[in-house]
Amino acid sequence: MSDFSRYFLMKAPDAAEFARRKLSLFAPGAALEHREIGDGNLNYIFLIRDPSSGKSVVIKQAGDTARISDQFKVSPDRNRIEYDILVIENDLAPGLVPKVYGYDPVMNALAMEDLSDHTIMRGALLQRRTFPLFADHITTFMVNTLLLTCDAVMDHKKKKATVANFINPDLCEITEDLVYTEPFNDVRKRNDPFGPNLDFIQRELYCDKEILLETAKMKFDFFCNAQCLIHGDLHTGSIFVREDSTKVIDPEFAYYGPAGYDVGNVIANLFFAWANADTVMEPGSARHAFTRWIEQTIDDVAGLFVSKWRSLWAERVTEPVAQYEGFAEWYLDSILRDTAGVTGLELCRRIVGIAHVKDITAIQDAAARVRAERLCLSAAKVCIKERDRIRTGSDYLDILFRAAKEYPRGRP
Ligand code: SR1
Ligand code: MG
Repeated sequence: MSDFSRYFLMKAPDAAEFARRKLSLFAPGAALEHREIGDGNLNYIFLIRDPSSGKSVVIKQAGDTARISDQFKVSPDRNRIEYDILVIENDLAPGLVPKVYGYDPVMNALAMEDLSDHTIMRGALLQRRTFPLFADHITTFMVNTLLLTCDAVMDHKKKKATVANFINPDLCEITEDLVYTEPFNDVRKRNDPFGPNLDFIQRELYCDKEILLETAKMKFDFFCNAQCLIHGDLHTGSIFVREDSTKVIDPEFAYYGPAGYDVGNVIANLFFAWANADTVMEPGSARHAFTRWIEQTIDDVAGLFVSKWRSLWAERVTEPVAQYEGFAEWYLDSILRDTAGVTGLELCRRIVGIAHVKDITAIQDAAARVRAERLCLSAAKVCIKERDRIRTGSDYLDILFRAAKEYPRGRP
């Protein structure tokens, strides 16, 4: 058995031995249960448990290529970034992220809290479960982590040092390519569109010059706008939920970028859950209750983000010029514009690109999937093109309802 002084990609028994040697959690000689539980696109995740004490830990190890495809060479330093941001997020948004126990730079492995009593939100939504505290929790997470890391609040030298610590070129490149470029221009031939929607995608995205121009503008914002320390991949697969608890995981795409990137990801992934339910569930009270809950959640996320941002800003702003009359609203308005644009980008890239979401791919009936995809893409185009005016929950719901009307059930 290795002494873990040289990097190698672990299997579950290695991860158990790693946990035994490197953490002080387990008694020496404890018979540990071990299992690989990862189903994400990038990493290897091991659950290690001592049945006699009931203690458990999750070990997350980074390889040097993505799990989804070895076309993506990704620095294993991403786990150091994940560890560092989880420490910060535990401080800024306590209770809303897993606790971290340590990071090993040789094995590129991170030890953190076992959240087996939670479930991944995307899967839970596909089972039509609802989470009454989600909007409140996720908006607290976003406002605290985004606002408290921006120049309006942070000491500027400390902020610049934090920007430097979170330079994340490989993971940013994935986002630049997969989110901002390829869904609109299949230059790398990596896209994976659903066959029956190929013509639609070509016509509505690849050939729409206005969409190309607007997505180019947004990409340059993603390159240059070191606004806040963002999670960078805040979709419903990166969120663990329980009725009474929300935990944001997987911040390996973190870097200093536009705050609206996180908020837009949350809203887009609620659109996907709605599109799935509206397309797949039989009309009736269960569908009505579930889609109404998603609608309310979209409305609450948009509304609570704004109200919490305003009150935390009033409490914590330190930069003198940010306190000039009108500045706070101008700054927030730019975040809401980015939020709308990113909502559109995320909706497009999960349908057209390589990294899909189950909300769409789990739709078995081809005509139904065609409908759900067109509905999302149509809403996405409005979010991108009209991002200067989209600000409230009602604005998002109008877009969603108009797209659903344009592409009714049973008629693609
Ligand atoms: C190659 S990684 C593909 C996607 O998976 C991650 O979860 C991110 O969303 C990324 O874009
Ligand atoms: Mg992830």
